[in-house]
Amino acid sequence: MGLERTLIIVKPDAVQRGLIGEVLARLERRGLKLVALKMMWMSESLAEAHYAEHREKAFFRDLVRFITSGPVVVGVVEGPNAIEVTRTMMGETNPATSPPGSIRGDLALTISQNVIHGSSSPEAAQREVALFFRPEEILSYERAIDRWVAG
Ligand code: 3AN
Repeated sequence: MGLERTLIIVKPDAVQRGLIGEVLARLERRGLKLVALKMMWMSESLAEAHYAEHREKAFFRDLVRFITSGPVVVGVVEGPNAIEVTRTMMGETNPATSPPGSIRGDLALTISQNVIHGSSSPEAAQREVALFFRPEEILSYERAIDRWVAG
């Protein structure tokens, strides 16, 4: 079935706009299971570690400034093909080309304030989950609905 875990971040723009519930609700409605969740204000060093792959990019400083500009909600979601499913639900990096129905296509306008982060690959998911959560913060539990969404 390919049960995966992936990291999601509800970014500062979404927190300020009152969209935490909207974003999490979409992931839950899809059938994905939240197995870790917390609100935090990222330090600069954590933001730099998270976005390390973009260190050489021209927008890196702006990226770090934005993601540390206010509180975020960080979570781990689990489900069959959770990484790809979450990425598809997010839409494109650029909200302008994200289709309606996607999170960015419905809720965002610009690439620098695009509401949500989701890990881009199994390797990224493993690295990012470990960056934000200790193993004991990630819960294993059954939901009554699991066999109806991932049976
Ligand atoms: P995604 O978030 O869709 O995985 P990445 O990982 O390529 O996209 O980029 C990480 C973040 O960097 C994006 N969410 C966006 O906020 C920012 N970003 C990416 N490309 C650009 C760009 N060309 N100009 C400004 N910011 C960008």
